[in-house]
Amino acid sequence: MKSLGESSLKFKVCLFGPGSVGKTSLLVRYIKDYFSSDLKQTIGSNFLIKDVLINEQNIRLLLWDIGGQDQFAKLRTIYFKGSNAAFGVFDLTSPQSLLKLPGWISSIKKTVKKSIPILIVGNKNDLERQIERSEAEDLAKRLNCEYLETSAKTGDNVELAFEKLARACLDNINIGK
Ligand code: G3D
Ligand code: MG
Repeated sequence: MKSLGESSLKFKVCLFGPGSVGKTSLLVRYIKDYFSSDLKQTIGSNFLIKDVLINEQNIRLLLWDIGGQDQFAKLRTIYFKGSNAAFGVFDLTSPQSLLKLPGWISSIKKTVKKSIPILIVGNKNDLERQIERSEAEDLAKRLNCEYLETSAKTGDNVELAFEKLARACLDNINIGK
């Protein structure tokens, strides 16, 4: 039997979006199925690995967590380079956070020359929303992205979101064949 490392496809996925929207919490929830209300602010960036099986294909997701703070803006292009997919997060209780996504997406498109799947996630759906679902869906559609709503706190849709992206990566390489 082959070890997973030999037989798996590797996809680099970048998380992006402003600070405090829940990027690190979503990753921790997905990888460890755990929520902590006491996460340290992400410094710079780091990445986590998750192995998933989709359509009998082993897939290794390299999930890059980018610090959303402005002082790290110069590092963004380094992290976006070579990405197979991107995972954008905003906070459903913060209309401002949604407005920041188009800027992030245009810098991804400038950096990653080929077309990659981008998923937009409205996080914190356990709280009272300040953004209508239709508004976020319309923006996602205009940006040519998929859209989902999640909660890192309750775990709602978290696994689904990452699996959706892994499937989209798989479809994307199949299109290229
Ligand atoms: P970031 O990585 O995008 O900067 P974090 O965001 O994961 O650090 O989360 C920022 C704050 O939002 C944290 O609270 C975290 O607990 C909270 N949070 C993240 N996701 C959710 C969610 O789905 N629901 C709720 N209710 N809170 C969430 P603190 O208080 O530590 O700043
Ligand atoms: Mg963080």
